[in-house]
This record gives sequence, structure tokens and C-alpha cells, in this order.
Amino acid sequence: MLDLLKLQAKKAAELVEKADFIRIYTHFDADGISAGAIIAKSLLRIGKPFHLRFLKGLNEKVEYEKDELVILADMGSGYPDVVSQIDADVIIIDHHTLVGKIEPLRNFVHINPHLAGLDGTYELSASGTSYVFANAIGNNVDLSSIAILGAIGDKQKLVGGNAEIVKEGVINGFIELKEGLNLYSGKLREVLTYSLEPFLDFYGKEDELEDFLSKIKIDGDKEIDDLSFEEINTLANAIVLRLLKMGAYEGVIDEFIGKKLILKSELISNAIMLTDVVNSCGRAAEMSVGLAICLRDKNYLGKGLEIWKKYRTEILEQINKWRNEVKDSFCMRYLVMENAPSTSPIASTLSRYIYADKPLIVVNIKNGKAKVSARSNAKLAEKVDLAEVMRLAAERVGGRGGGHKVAAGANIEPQAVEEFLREVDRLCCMQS
Ligand SMILES: [Mn+2]
Repeated sequence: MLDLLKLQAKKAAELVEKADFIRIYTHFDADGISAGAIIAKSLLRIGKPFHLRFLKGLNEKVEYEKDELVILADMGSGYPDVVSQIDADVIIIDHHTLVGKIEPLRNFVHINPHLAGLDGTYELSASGTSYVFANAIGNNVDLSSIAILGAIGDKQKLVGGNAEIVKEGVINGFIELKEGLNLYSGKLREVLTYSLEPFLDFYGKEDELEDFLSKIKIDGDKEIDDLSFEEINTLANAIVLRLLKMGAYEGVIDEFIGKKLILKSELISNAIMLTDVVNSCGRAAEMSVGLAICLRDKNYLGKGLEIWKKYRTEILEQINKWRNEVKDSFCMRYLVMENAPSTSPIASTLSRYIYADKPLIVVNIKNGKAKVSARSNAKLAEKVDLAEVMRLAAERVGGRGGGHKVAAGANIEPQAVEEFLREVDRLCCMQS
């Protein structure tokens, strides 16, 4: 399944061998950070000097010297114009949809699942693709447990290339698949309070939580990983009931009941927890902490956990602050926030767990600009394509928009918000 990709990776390994110095640019989310860690580790192991930097995207500047090798991870495939201007050898390790044609100035290798018969949206992430690259450079099978972070962070499925990586990790003893609940590790009470995936709506509701715990008759001070089989079952049923009552999207229930991935060589063995910690480091602009944790540097674990806790608390506070401001329109719901610290995590949680029956459009007005995050789910996306809705509605008011069917965004002028939302509603109604 990964054969075509391995062929490209082999060509990339030849460029690596030739290079004296390598510049790695990667994205700052969980997928990008773990991809960066995998590439960095594989280069460290062969003693190849490199420099790694995080970018929000390729609208930021890529710096290099002519005789160096540039590696673009979790980005590049969608920016042929930028890549075609880089006057150095280039390797792209990406899983985004290909746009246009890249006309390289020098040696060029493009490693992307879409070019190898795999669906890069669900079947392989940038960190998974980096893993294939790393194993063309040397034996880096132990990095399978980091390679899977991108799939979790980008909400992919454990199928295709991802399934193959998990299998390789299991066979070699770096990953273990366990029956259980996809929850963070830790004391039950704390996990239920701070969980964002799934979001359980216990934050700031201590009485409700105590009530919940006494009904299921499990001590909240118990470690989740120590619960008995019966306790896990009781807890799972109670959580599913709660999610259904909240009006959560059914898809989140399948994800939550699925198999649990245990990463045996990592600093945090719970895979969703490690992914979340790394993601929050990126969100908090502490990418190097996330990177160090992926490189198994114990010195950064405490700092990472601290960042994670702060991040979760902030998101939960924001959700409670804004959830009642969501307005119902004909074919969508919308929320207009001002100066919120972040937009997309709030939009994701509200749309997955509280307002799952219509597309949700969240606008954040900040520093004289309006940032829009639009979210729906696979079921709603059968009718409404939010990427298209965002693109058309933003164009109408002189802004720019696009993305994926279920998760899209736009940038518009603050004074255009009302007209934009009217247009979004009209387009959603037309499509549904
Ligand atoms: Mn990615």
C-alpha cells in the first residue's frame, strides 16, 4: 500500500545524502510538529546537520541558501507558485490536496499520499508520510508511535496508510492496541472535567459531576487506566447517554468507544493525550516544547503538561462564555465573538457536541479583522459543502475563503460580517 510512497521516499533519501545542510519547514499543529520530530530524528541519527522552523503556512517566508536542501512538511502541495520559486533542492512531505503544477528550479521530490493512490484526507497524515521518508533514510520503525499523532490530530481514520503504520508499530512492539475508551489518562474526576475530545460539559458544573459519579458508583479519585472492565462499561454507557442528551454528533461516539492506542516508548503513552499535549503546545506558540516531547526529552514534559492544562481551561472557559450567544438561522447557526483568543477549537467543540444538527459558523472579530471558522460533520456534508459556501460567501464581500467540506474558513472585513452571514445562510439553504 505504501510502495509508491516508498519509491518517492527513496529518491528523497538520495537528495538527503547529497546535502550538506538541510532546512526543515513544518506546520505548527500536532501533525506538523510530529512530522518535524520524525524528520529531525531521522537526520540526527545519520548525523546530518539541519535547522527546523515552524510556519503557519507558505504565505510566510522560506529562507535558505542555494546549496542547501529544503524540506517542506505538512505544507507545499497546495502552493505550486511558492515551491516553484525556491532556488534550491526541495523535498515536499505533505498530505494536502495537490493544486496546480510545480515547476521546480532544481532537484525536486514530492512525497504525498495523493500521488500514491492513497486518500491524504483520511488515510495518511504528514507525520505518517514523514515516517515513510524516515524509513528510507535508516531504520526508524520506532517512530511509528509518533507517526500516528498526525492521524489523530488531523481527525483522520486508522485505515489505509495509517492502519499500516499502526500494524508495523504493533508488530515491532512500539504500539499496543487495547480495548477501552478513548479518554485521557488520569484521575476520573479530572479527566471528565477537562476532556475536550469528547467534550463532556462538566467544566464549571461540579455538582452535576458529583451526581454523575455517584450514579455510576465509581470513585472520582480513581485512575481511569485502573478501572475494571465492569467499571469501564458502566462509565462508557453513562458517557454515551450524556453525549446523546447534549445533542452530540453520533460520529464522536464511535471514535470514543474505539480501540485505545498505547505508545510504549513515548513520554506520554496515551495516544490521544500525547496528541493533545503536542497540539496545545503549537496553539500556545510553544512549538519547541511539543517537538521536544515528540523527541522523548523528559525535561520538557512538565512544561508541556502545564501548557496543555492552561490551554484546555481557556477553551472550556471560552465555550461557557459564548455557547449561549449562538444564534439560530434558517439553514445554519452562527456566533459572532469579539477578541476571543481562538476561533477554530471553539467552533469545533460547539459544532461537534452542542449544535450538531446544522452547520455552525463562528466569527471572531479581532485587531480590525474578522476570522471565520465554519464546521459541520460527515452527515451534514452529504448536502452542504462548507468549503464552497465559505469561498462563495467570502468572495461576495471581497474576502477569501475555502478549506474542507466539513471544516472551512474565511477572512473578511468586520463591517461585512452581517452581509456575509446572510449569504452563508442563503447558500446553505440552496445546497440542503
Ligand atoms: Mn496535516
